[in-house]
Amino acid sequence: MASALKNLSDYDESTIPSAEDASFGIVVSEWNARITHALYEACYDTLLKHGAKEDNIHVAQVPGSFELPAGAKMLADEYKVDAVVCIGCVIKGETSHNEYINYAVANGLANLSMVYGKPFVFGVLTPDTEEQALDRAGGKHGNKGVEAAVTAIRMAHLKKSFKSGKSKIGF
Ligand code: DLZ
Repeated sequence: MASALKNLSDYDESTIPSAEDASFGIVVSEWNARITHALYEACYDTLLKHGAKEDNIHVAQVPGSFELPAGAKMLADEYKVDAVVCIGCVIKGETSHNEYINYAVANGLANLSMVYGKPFVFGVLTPDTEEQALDRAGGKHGNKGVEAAVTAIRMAHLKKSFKSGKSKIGF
């Protein structure tokens, strides 16, 4: 129960590199739109808060979470992006559909990250109930969209730091 003890939006802002020079993609699934829209807004606002420019944030909408890897690949092929955040919410139902979707998305995004050599961030909630999802989309456990944006900024910066010869460990 990792997030039962942790607000997903708690982080030390001073440790996050500037996103000023980076470009991002955000791909959002329409299923459970109330939740994914809240995740998307938090993600977008967090990128802006850390310096990303609106012109450097490209967005796309896909029907369901299963389509996130394909949508993310299309976006990455179309725009020059340093990181892509993929946002979805797969709520467990009476059947095991959620397991197939979650595995396919996680596997698809991990593969894209390896093939493209850039982060495709897993911003997908995998709750048992809608209440658990709402808790993580602006409720008592914060907003996973914030966490996904911070991950994208940090990973985009990591790649740039190798190029500039300034990579370091800070903990
Ligand atoms: C079919 C389906 C179901 C039952 N549940 C969800 C869900 O909770 N969250 C989600 O993002 N998508 C769901 N989908 C849709 C699939 O992700 C996909 O869009 C369809 O199976 C078509 O490929």
